[in-house]
Amino acid sequence: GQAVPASQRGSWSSFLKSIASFSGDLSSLTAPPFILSPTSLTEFPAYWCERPEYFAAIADAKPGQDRALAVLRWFISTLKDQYTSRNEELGSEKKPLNPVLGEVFYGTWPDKHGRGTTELLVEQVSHHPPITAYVIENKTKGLRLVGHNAQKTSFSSGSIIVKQIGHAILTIQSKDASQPAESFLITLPKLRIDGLWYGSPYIELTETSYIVGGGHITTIEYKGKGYFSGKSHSFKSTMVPIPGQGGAGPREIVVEGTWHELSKYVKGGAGTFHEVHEHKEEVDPLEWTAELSEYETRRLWFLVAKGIREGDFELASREKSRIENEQRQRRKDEREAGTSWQLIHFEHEDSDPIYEQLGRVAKITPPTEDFYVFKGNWPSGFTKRAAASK
Ligand code: 0T9
Repeated sequence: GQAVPASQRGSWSSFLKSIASFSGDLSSLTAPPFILSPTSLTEFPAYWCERPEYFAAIADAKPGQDRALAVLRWFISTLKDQYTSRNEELGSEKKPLNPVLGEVFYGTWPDKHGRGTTELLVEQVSHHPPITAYVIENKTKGLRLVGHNAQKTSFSSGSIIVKQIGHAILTIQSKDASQPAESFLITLPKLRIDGLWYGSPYIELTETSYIVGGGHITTIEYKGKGYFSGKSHSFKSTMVPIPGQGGAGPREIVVEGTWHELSKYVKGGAGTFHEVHEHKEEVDPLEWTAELSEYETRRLWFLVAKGIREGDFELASREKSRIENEQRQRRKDEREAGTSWQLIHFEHEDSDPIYEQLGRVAKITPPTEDFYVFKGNWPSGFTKRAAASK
C-alpha cells in the first residue's frame, strides 16, 4: 500500500478485509479518511453532460444512422469524466458520500453557440439500496435523458466488481410536432476497481453495454490492457441496423479505440470517430434558495465536505454521524406515524415499456427493469435563472 498514509495502513487493510468478506452495499462500510471523497453520488449524473455540445448535436443530426452515431459519440464523450475524473483530480478513485433519501442536486449548463441551456435534476430515490434518479433536459433542442442508477458489488481476485443496475432513456422530440418522439435505450457498463492493494484504486470498464434506437443497435465492448489495442480503457463498438429498419447507409459501422482519448472507424467509415478534448464544463449548481430543500446535496454535506477537504476528519465524522442519526430518527418517526417518505420528482414504476421494447430487439437481459418516471416538476429556480440570464 504505497499510496496509503502510514497512520492509515491498519485501517486500510481492515477495510479491504471487510470488503472481501462482504457483498452488497459497499457504500455503508466505513473507510479510512485518505480515501474519502467530498462529493455525494447525487452529483455524478452531471457527468452525462460535461460536454454539452455533443448532447445538443444529437438533435441536429439526421434521424437514422447519423443520429445513432451522434448518440454513440455523446455517450463515448461522457466516459472519461464518469470513470477517470476522480483519478485525475483527486489522485485516485475515492469513496463518494452516500446520499440520504430525498437528497437532491440541481444545475445547469449555459446556452453557448446556439446549443441551448441544459438542465439537470437529480434525486436520491432510495437509501437502502442506494438508487439515484436523474433528468437532463435541453428544451431548445427537444432532448430529455431520464435514468436511474444503482450498483451491485462483489469482490474477486483483489478487485471490486461493480454491476450497474438501471438504464437511461433518451427522448428526442421531432422538429415536426405531428411526428412522434424518438427514444434510445442506453444501458451501463460493468466496472472493475483495481489498485486496491496499493491504496490507489482506479476503474476499468468491462463486458458490454448497449445503445438501441434510431433503427440501430450498438454493442459496445470494453477491454483493459492487452486486448484489442493493448491499451487501458479500450472499447470496440459495432452498430448494425435493427432488422427491417435499416434505411440507407453502410450496413455495419465498427469503431475502435480508447474511450478516454481517441477512437477511429475501422469499418463503415474512415478516420477519427471521436477525440476527447480537455475542455469539459462542470455543471453550475442552482443557488440554495429558501425554496430548494434542506437536502440540497452541497448544503446537506457542506461541513462533511469541508472536513474532508481540509483534513479535519473529526469535523467530517461528527457531521456525518449527525446526518445519519437524523435520518434514522426520520425513518423511525415515519414508522411510528404509519407514513412513508414520498418521492419529490419521480414516480416508481415496476416496468418500463420502452426498455422492454428496445431491449427485446437487442436481446438485452434482464428483459424488464423498473423505472423512475419524471413528474416534470422542475423547481422554479430554473425559470428564475433562465429569465435572469436573458
Ligand atoms: C454512476 C460511477 C458510479 C455511479 C459510481 C462504484 C462506486 C459507486 C458508483 C457507477 C456514475 O454514472 C458512474 C462512477 C464511479 C462509481 C464509484 C466508484 C467507487 O469506488 C464506488 C464504490 C461504492 C466505492 O466507494 C468502493 C470503495 C472505495 C474505497 C474504492 C475507491
